[in-house]
Order: sequence, then structure tokens, then C-alpha cells
Amino acid sequence: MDFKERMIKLRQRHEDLLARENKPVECFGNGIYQKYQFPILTAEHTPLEWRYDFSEKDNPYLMQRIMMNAVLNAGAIKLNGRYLLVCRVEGADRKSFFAVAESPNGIDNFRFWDEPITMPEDLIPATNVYDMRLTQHEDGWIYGVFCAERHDDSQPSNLSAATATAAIARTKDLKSWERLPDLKSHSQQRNVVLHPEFVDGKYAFYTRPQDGFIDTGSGGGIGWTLVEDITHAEVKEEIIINPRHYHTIQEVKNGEGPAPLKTQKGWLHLAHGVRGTADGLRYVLYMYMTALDDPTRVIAQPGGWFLVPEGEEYVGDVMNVAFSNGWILDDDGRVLIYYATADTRLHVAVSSLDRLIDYCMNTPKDRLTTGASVETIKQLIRKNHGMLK
Ligand code: BGC
Ligand code: BMA
Repeated sequence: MDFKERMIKLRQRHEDLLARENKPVECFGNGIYQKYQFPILTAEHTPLEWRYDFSEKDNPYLMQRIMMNAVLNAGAIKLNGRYLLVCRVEGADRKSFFAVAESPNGIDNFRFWDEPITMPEDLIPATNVYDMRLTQHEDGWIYGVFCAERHDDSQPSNLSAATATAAIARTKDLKSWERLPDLKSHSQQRNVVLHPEFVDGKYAFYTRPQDGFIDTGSGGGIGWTLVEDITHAEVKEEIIINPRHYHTIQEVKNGEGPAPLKTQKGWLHLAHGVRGTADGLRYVLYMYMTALDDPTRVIAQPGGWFLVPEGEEYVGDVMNVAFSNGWILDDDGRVLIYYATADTRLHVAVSSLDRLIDYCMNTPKDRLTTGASVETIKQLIRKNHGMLK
């Protein structure tokens, strides 16, 4: 096949992939959300111009000059009727960066904008960035809060010693970004999310204090801090609003997912929980709700996980990982949940605000022991047998 023929085939295959219709998985499911047949974005979805040199003279074998490894953990927003994701795209060189993908319906036909985002640096440039949470704040800006990772130069002989910091940038259009100074904090921070409203006239952040780069150590869970000046944000007082517990899905770590959704019943939160296994860490998603008049007060927390990798979703670069940092509440009450699996690809699951509130309010809590779990199951059995009024 000559160069031109191969190029035409390549473009055709790519277009077929991008235009492929995505349908709900045909299974009865759990009634809470609907997963979809295909991942919505993978490394193969990235534009061919990012990967191939299309000059026959310079690239006679039509080889990929730059390879892409994964598309994962995306922030999400519906802006002027457009479904937009700020994806974490990871190259073969392990560097991740942000790129916007747009779809007409939030489910399929996602296409990347021509170029990745050029993110301005803070004073010390980052080695890597990832996992942006988008918040449409009532101050009029769209904020992107993400993790900036740098080598920990206080340990020069340890190549894996690193620091995780919350970086803050803002935009009106996802095209041009103003970078603000990174969040100042005594501890390392990953999974920091900006709350969409002012609280006591201040900006409010969900935090996740941690002792080390991987270990949360004494960091007790999802935290909360108020910040007066977003252009010099600093964690001064931090409280834990959603703690970790022994023998739960969030024993080892947890972290806020996307910015919470405001509902009539309270703030709806999606988060991830991590536990240790003989096979490494297991990342699953869970939900909770907090009070409208006090977003630090948990009013509902269903027990156990909400969403986990299933089947092929387990397989990829980092096995046994489901992660989400983006969702969209649509005008019709649908909630589009964007989740990545195995740090490799991005999917959508569709639910609705009513279903998610019902799930949070009516799923039994984790009462933390096997005995209590058996009692909870027996309650349901008795109710179904008409033995409870
Ligand atoms: C990776 C992240 C990961 C973090 C902690 C980083 O280097 O890029 O995906 O969450 O390490 O394991
Ligand atoms: C975390 C996250 C993600 C990733 C996950 C699993 O710490 O910040 O980037 O999906 O690890 O590797």
C-alpha cells in the first residue's frame, strides 16, 4: 500500500472510531445508573495530527512520531449547550497534559480540539499535571484545580520522591487560562476541589491532606478549608468532613471527585475510596451528601461502593482503578458521570439527580461490622416478607 492509500485508510479508521454510536449496555444493571457499551475516549481518539507526521518526504513509512498512552480522569462542564471534557491525556513518555474534547450529546462523538491546552506555569514549573476539577464559581470564573507534581529535591538520591500540590487556574472559555499561585499548604495535597459557592463570603476548598506523596498517613480523609483570597490561596485551618474508617472501601485513602452538585435535598458528592489488597490498591467510587446550610455536615452516606471497574474495565495500566473527577448535570435532570478505568480510558455512566438522591438517602449506611451488615440484610428480607410495617 502506498503512502497516500495508507493515509486515507488511517483517516477513515479514525473517523469511524470517532463517529461510532455508543449505546447503553444491555443488561438490567443496578437501577442506579446505566453504563455504556464503549469507552468514550481512548488514546486512539487523539487527533492523528498529534501523532503522525503527514509529510511523505519526512515520514515515508507513515510512522507515529509521537505515541499516546491513555485518556483518563477528565473534568467536565456543559457550557453554552456544549458538552466539554478537560481530559488528562498521557503520552508514551508518561507526561500527562490537559486537552479539551467536545461532544454534541455528552455520550458519543467526542472530538478533541485541535491543540492541547497550554497551561501557564507557577513559579516552579511542574514535571507533571493531572486530574483537573472544573468549578463554575459564582464569582463568574471557571476554575480548574489540578495536581501539580514535582520531584522532591530534598531527597536527591531518591528518584521517586515527589511532591503533590494543588494548582489553580481560571478561564472563561477553556481556551486561555490564567494560572494563579498553587494552594499553599503544610501537607501535600492531591484531589483538591473548589466548592462552587462562597461560604461566609470566602472560597471553600475540599482538600485531601496527606503525609507523603502516596501515603495519606495521618491525613484523616476529605478535608475542607476556607480561603479569603483565591489569588493567594492558603490552607490555614482544615477540618476533616468525610473521614476514613477501618475495613471500609476508603480505609487507605479517599478524595473528592468532581465539584458537588447542588440539589434541593443537599449537596451531592461523588468521591473515590481506596483500600489495600495483596494485589495493590483498589480504587472505587462512592457518594455522600452534605447539608445545604452547612456543606461540612454529612447528611447521608450510602454504605460501600457506588461504581467499580467491571469486566474489561479492570484491565489496563493500573489495574483495579475506577476514578472520576467530572460530571455534568444536564437541563433534563440527567447526570452524566465521566469515569476512567485502569488509568487507561474514559467512560460515561448515566443517571439522574432524582435517582442519585434516592440512592444516597435510601441505601443503608455502612455500620462498620459484619454483624451490623447481616442485621441490615435481614431487615430488608423481613420488609420484603411483609414482616415489618
Ligand atoms: C501518577 C498518578 C497517581 C499518583 C499517585 C502519579 O505519579 O501520575 O496517576 O495518582 O502518582 O500514585
Ligand atoms: C490517584 C489519582 C489518579 C489515578 C489514581 C490511580 O492518586 O490522582 O490520577 O487515577 O491514583 O492510579
